[in-house]
Amino acid sequence: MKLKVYADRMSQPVRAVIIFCKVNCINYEEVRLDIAKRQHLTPKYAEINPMKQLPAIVDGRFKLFESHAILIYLACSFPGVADHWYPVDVFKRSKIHSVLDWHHSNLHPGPVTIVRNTVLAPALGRPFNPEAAAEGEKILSASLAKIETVWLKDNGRFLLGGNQPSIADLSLVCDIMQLELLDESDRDRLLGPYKKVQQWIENTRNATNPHFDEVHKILMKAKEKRQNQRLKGENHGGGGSDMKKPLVSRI
Ligand SMILES: N[C@@H](CCC(=O)N[C@@H](CS)C(=O)NCC(=O)O)C(=O)O
Repeated sequence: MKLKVYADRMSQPVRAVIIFCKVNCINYEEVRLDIAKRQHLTPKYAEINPMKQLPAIVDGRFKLFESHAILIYLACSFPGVADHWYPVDVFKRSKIHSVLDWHHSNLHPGPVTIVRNTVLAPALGRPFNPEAAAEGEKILSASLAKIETVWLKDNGRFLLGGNQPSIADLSLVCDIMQLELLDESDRDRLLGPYKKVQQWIENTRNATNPHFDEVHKILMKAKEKRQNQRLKGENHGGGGSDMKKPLVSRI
């Protein structure tokens, strides 16, 4: 039976899993659930992921959730996945685990707090919250500084000084990519000071293209739609950056 990936491409861990499958020619079926339409909250999906979150996979009788665990499972159980993604060497592998563990409790709350309290707030049915977004900015900046000074310190192309990407590069970069939803000026302000991070994002993108761009297209479309809506709003007297204005939900 073909591997099933339960997915909404608006989700950053989903994008990491899908890009990984595509880059490594893993044959899979994408089962799309729309988070905005609450399609992940059904009892049927809870049988696959009791946490009712995306992504999750089903491989035959085996079910798994949590993107890091999924990436590790895919790297270990599908033939033909190059060693650099999740090396057999226990020392290299353990270093990757160390980055992945750090990711979920340090970097991840940064970008997700920013976008959920600004551009994604209306779709999630919650008010804009500039104070929470500012807190997210602090977490993001501290995390990007750590990435530059710890894992990119030796000017390697990828984390841990690697010449080729691992699942940690893919997972962290996909998380940071949600900042594409913001206005260009806000994204530049947040990423601008971190030149090594910018180069590393570009390296990961180049190493996984054309899949990286194809899977991230949804973000660009969402951004375009929001900008068009804002333009309409400006014509009716509204407008301005979502990051500075304490607006309430438009839903
Ligand atoms: N740590 C999990 C995060 C999963 C997660 O938070 N997924 C979000 C989308 S990015 C989700 O399903 N949100 C819907 C909800 O929580 O109701 C992973 O890496 O897989």
